[in-house]
Amino acid sequence: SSGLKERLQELMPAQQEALKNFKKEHGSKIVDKVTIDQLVGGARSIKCMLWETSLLDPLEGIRFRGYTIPELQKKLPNYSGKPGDEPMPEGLFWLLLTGEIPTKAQVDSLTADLHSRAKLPAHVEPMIRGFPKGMHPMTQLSSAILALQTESVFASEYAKGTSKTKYWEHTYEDMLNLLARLPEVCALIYRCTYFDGKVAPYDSSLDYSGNFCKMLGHDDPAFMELMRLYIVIHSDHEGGNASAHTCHLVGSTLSDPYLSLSACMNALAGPLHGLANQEVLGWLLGLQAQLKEQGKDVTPETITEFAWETLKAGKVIPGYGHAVLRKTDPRYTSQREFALKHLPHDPLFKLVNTVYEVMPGVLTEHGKTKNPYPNVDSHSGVLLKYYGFHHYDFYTVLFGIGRAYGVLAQLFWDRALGLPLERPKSVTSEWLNNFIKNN
Ligand code: AMX
Repeated sequence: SSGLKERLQELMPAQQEALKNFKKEHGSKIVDKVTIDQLVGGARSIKCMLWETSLLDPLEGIRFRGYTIPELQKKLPNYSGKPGDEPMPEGLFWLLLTGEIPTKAQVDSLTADLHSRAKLPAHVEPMIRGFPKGMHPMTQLSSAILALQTESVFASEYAKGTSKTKYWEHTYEDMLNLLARLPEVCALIYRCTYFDGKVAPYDSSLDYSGNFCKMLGHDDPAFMELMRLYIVIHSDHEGGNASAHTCHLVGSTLSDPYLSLSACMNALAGPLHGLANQEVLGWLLGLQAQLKEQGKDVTPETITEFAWETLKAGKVIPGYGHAVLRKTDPRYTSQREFALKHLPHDPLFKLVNTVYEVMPGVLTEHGKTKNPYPNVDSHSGVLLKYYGFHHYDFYTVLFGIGRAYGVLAQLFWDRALGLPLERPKSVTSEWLNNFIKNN
């Protein structure tokens, strides 16, 4: 064992006690009010959920258990041991769960634990191989996670009548088994969708990300580094985003982690959320193709023209804007820095940079979006494409692996803290009209 479970078992009683006492003492204090705009407008920014693993500041961006992305890059163990290399997702997972920065030895033993759990149940591979051509990779991923649910420890223990005080333990087993099995599931989807279906053998001498890349068919160590960064920065973005919230909501019914994560992936598959990263690359390639056809150069002026065409066609600029953020996403910045280090002369990276120079101005002039700056999805495709990973309708699957790390860590605490069924109140338009009449 990696010692992670034992550490969590040590940490839990104090956390449970603290929350219980805090509720008892402060339970009736008011933390927020709700306007009609918010009620109609997607509950934007209403504080109504407990989420321990990360917190998002509109200006500064995300902190994972209090640490910014540059801090994680310095403090979390990396694969090579060389300063400046990217943090390993296994270390981030330890941090998200415990709030503590793990040692390299702890991370390595967690990696080994994940490897030992990776074998897929026999029915999943033939199912993926049998999916119809053209089924979106996110649909395949969500379905495959559901198919893995036959192995849920939580579901089988619940059926046997397990005690509430054991939910955390069954959730722990499920979340590790699930994370461990995602690389092969995703590699199968990738190789079957775009290639001959052959998947490289599992290599437990590598870390999680290294083995995953190898199974995808990408052996370049620089691509493995990118994957480490990619999984880390996509893991968690506090609780209110659609994918995280979905996992938390479905889990609150005591649906097991497989059912909850599959639902989470369906939310991530929407174009306003995780699918935006595939849309971004499509938009950039469309821009390149149109300018080539018209014999024009890529300049701030021609990009501006293309952006206005998109907006006038009633479409959004993918990769720009955010429901919470009001500045450039630090997840964008970290990928930009990766590009500056590894691919400074890549033409598509240069294009992304020029788009970054002009787009905030265009969107400000357009005057609708509250945030004219780029989000995480604006940059990821360019990096992946540079390493020959150009099947962009697969990109959200990679986002999904990252997101699984964050939402499962929180799901563990949902059950460990005994958080209840989530059930906000809805009202009708008639109710609202009566409310206005009477107030
Ligand atoms: N291009 C054009 N218009 C935009 C825009 C963009 N990038 N971002 C927002 N707007 C528009 C909205 O569509 C809305 O228009 P409406 O009043 O006609 O409906 C108006 O600006 C106000 O929106 P907002 O309050 O600023 O944003 P929001 O909280 O409603 O939505 C988001 C946030 C991300 C869905 C939106 O900015 C968007 O559609 N961006 C493009 C898609 C994208 O990149 N999504 C990925 C986000 C990150 C992630 O989840 N992975």
